[in-house]
Amino acid sequence: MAKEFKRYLVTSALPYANGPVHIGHLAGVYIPSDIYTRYLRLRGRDVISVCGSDEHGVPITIKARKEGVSPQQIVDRYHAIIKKSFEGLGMSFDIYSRTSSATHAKTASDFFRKLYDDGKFIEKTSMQYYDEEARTFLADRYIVGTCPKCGYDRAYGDQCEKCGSTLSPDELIEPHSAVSGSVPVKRETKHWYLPLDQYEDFLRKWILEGHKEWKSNVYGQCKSWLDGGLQPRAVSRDLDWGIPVPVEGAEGKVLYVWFDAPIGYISATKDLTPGWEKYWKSEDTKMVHFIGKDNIVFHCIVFPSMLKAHGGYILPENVPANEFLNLEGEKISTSRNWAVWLHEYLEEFPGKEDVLRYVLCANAPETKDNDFTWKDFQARNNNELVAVLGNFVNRALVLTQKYFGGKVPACGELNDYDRQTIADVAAVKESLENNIENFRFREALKDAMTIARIGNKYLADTEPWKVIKTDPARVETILYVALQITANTAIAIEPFMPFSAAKMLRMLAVDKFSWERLGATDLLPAGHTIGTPELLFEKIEDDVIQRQLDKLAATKAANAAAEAAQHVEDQKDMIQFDDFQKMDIRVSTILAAEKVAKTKKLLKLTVDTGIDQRTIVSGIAEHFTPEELVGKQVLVLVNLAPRDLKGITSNGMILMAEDASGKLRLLQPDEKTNNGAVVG
Ligand code: B3M
Ligand code: ZN
Repeated sequence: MAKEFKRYLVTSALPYANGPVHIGHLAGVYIPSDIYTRYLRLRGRDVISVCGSDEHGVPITIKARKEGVSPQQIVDRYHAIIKKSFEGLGMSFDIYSRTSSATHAKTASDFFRKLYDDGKFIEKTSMQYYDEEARTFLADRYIVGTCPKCGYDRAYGDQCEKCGSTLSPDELIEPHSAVSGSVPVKRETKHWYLPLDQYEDFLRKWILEGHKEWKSNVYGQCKSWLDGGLQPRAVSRDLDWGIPVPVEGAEGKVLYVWFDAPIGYISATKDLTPGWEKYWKSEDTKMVHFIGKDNIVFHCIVFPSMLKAHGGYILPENVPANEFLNLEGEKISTSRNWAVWLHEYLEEFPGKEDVLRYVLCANAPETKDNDFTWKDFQARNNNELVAVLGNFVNRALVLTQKYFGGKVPACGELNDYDRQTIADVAAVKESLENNIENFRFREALKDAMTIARIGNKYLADTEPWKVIKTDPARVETILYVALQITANTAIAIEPFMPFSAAKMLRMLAVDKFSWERLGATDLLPAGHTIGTPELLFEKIEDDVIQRQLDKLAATKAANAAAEAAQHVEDQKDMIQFDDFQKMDIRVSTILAAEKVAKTKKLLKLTVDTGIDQRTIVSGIAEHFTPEELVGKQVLVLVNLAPRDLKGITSNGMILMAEDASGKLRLLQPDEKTNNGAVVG
């Protein structure tokens, strides 16, 4: 039998404050965590949900350096954006904290110190890359070079963003420092390590034997880590941004971000309530970590080992990690701006918070990676939210207004179909609860929608708008039943779509329903006056979707251009000085220019080379108009053998530079020079 817990502690991965939150984060972590928490609250459980910004780590320092601002400025900016956008989407964290807080610095520092004092760490010196010019050790991220797998020339020391391979700095071809550009050297440095190998037995028992109920993707990843054998993990870094290692002789060293970040859950709880200990130290608490799959090892292996080493803390009861969400068939990428950003969505789709919540839950990558497409977003809105949920609720309320002046009619005698319908609605509760409690949120959302579907079908089958003409008493019963189903819908959708649930309560003129009454048929008593019906959802038209697709297409084009701009042709074969000397290049002035008839690319130019005036035919008509060329000084290879082009003899060649995008540029002396001046 499942253990009964007295209270719940729900944590959601702390987003890095080096960029805004996107739909991948939401579908993977925050939507499920919010559904779970809201559900538990609705059931009257003692639950707190904690989150906050993860404000340490190397990427933040890189971003700061790039922008020429301090890391604090970066995290202040993104903490504000993330916090506001979470609120906008109705995330109901009890606290949204940050790891640059004083509480956190002390909590993390004390945690480290206790493990240090208890002899739980091992100290090791190792050789690490050091930038002699910038006088700093280089985290893997700070080393750039060519990827040995795909040849991409801006791969990081920990990962190639082009091909996705995990790398170590030693594998990079021609590694150099991202800080100064210099070639790094190896230097000795001391760090503290948590000997995870010593926790293997504990972890095996706890996870592999004790938590077979965990999601198979999570359990499987843990098993493969454990079967592979664990290694000591460094818990400190040479970096000037983070929580200082609270030990003598540790100048210039900070806690590794993955050491301090999960402690952030504890700090956030402290900031929330003086009674924080009962959430962290009582076996009656069920702790659940909501995370994405890339965080599994830290939450299932590393953090539990830290908690175990510290002692006195509970361990997570479950870690329902999700897989990844792709966008229009491609991996979401912050650096490539391939994402739907939450703060932008909220601005562009005001009032449609629940649509995003709905789509991301319905399509959540619970068991495998999934794809978000704008077409699917539109279809789910139009075919499910508008056509089923919205349509049903609207019909029930509008008909009640129309036939009964907004008063809930009395329930007459129920027929078999009514009874069956009511039974079908009541049957949803158990499945819905069971699905949420077992982290199957997609199924749970389907359950909630099932109630609206039943209601929609009920009205379509009973046709009160026809029956009213012949049997108004029967319509009273029909609408009584329909209104009870509406009320049930409002209860069931609340964890998923809180804005719409609140709107429904307003329309029903009810303060709140208790979750426990889900399935009941007397939620709205006869005679109760409902409010004014409004539309719950509205259709999303093609042009709105097209705008989003255009935006993504523009991103793609910008990325391609940026990548092309990085591309530089390989150097040609070596030549001797004499080879170069053979070329006679002169400063010349273009005197006249005209298009060569019946060609697209050719211009006929008359050029004063200082030596003579001559004709040159040049394939540049797609890059320059004749007018903009006349009067310009250019460089001309004058001793190039004449060539016939479209019947015109060309005597020489204008020198041009072709940029990465293929655009041609004239090469000119930096000041007006006499024609005939020799270039060399
Ligand atoms: N900041 C990593 C991530 O966003 C991270 C989570 C910390 S949870 C303690 O993937
Ligand atoms: Zn690569």
